[in-house]
Amino acid sequence: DPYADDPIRHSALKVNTQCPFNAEPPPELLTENYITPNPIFFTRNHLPVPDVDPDTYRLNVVGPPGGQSLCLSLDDLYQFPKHEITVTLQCAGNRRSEMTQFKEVRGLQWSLGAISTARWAGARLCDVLAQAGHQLCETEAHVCFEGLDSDLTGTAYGASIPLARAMDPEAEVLLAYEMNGQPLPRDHGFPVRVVVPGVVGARHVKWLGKVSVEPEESFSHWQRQDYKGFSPSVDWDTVDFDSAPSIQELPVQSAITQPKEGETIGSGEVTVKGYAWSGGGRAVVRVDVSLDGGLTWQVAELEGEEQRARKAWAWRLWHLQAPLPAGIKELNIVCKAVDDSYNVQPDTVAPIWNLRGVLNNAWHRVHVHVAP
Ligand code: MTE
Ligand code: MO
Repeated sequence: DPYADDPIRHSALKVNTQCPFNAEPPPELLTENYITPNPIFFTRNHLPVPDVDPDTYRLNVVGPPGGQSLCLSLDDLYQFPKHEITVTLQCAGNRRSEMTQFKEVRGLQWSLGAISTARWAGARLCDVLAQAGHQLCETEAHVCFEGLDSDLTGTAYGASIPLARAMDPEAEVLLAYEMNGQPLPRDHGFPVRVVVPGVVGARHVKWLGKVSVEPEESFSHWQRQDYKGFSPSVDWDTVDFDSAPSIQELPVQSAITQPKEGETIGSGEVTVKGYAWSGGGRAVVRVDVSLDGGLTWQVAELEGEEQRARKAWAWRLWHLQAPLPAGIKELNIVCKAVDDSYNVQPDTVAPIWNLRGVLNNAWHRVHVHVAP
């Protein structure tokens, strides 16, 4: 059993699949803290968790022609300036189960918890690439990452990002060895993972073994044959994965974590809570909440610090407390966020439905009953 050595997990996680391990925190725990505690951070594994010995671990950074390849131990990585940032990581399949309700898709049936936030610390990828002699001359190049996890044929998990993002110090791409002040937990990439702020989870390669600069994107299945968006008209007979770009920056997203679908709430007033986030460092500037299915709207209160312009890597939590008219029996609660490019969320799943069930950022809707 290749999964026999997987770590023990927290019992609060809602398990999607055990082998490989895929699980998300329940909504009420997800937004209890701005920083998601490590034990309940959502986990998305495609393969068994590798058992990496930190003493013998080496990161292979392939140098440019005429340059020098690096073989970095953990101690070597610690010698680079340590950089710490708060970053939200979201799987492209977050909220896929709502897409399924509209029409069947292939993929893990995530609810709204395939998203979490941590403080990540490590070396900046641009510093490590520079030491290997890489420069931003080939602007169309890509930085390819390989994990130490592999399938039965020996194929490793892999993904890539554009070299331009990797070399941009402002993009703050990290080779992270700490998560919330602790060494990375095994499920989250011990001892080193990539953190690409503002970019889809699939590019944050865990258990990082190799970094190379290539003229083309990674040839990995997960770069080329998955994690792409398509028209609702495309089905499994007609899909051409080469025709669509790989997902990198994610669109604006928000969801309601309280109250829960189908719940009966007290009369008099309601408190609605949730999260909002956008990709590419775009800040969330507003969250609108409706209690009547989208007929009328109220502006929610954004919690926490204002985000940095163009570097809004982490989510905003939000809440709305609103009085309820006497005698009201049910609420159709809806939320939608706006980012600083004034991008908005589509009102339904239908126009963004795709066969793989990725990129669901339709208005999130929760129906609740009000006690008499
Ligand atoms: N890296 C490796 N090596 N293997 C994987 O299966 N899954 C990716 C990414 N990095 C994966 C990986 C996907 S699809 C996501 S969404 C994130 O890791 C999830 O990170 P997390 O488990 O720390 O939440
Ligand atoms: Mo993912």
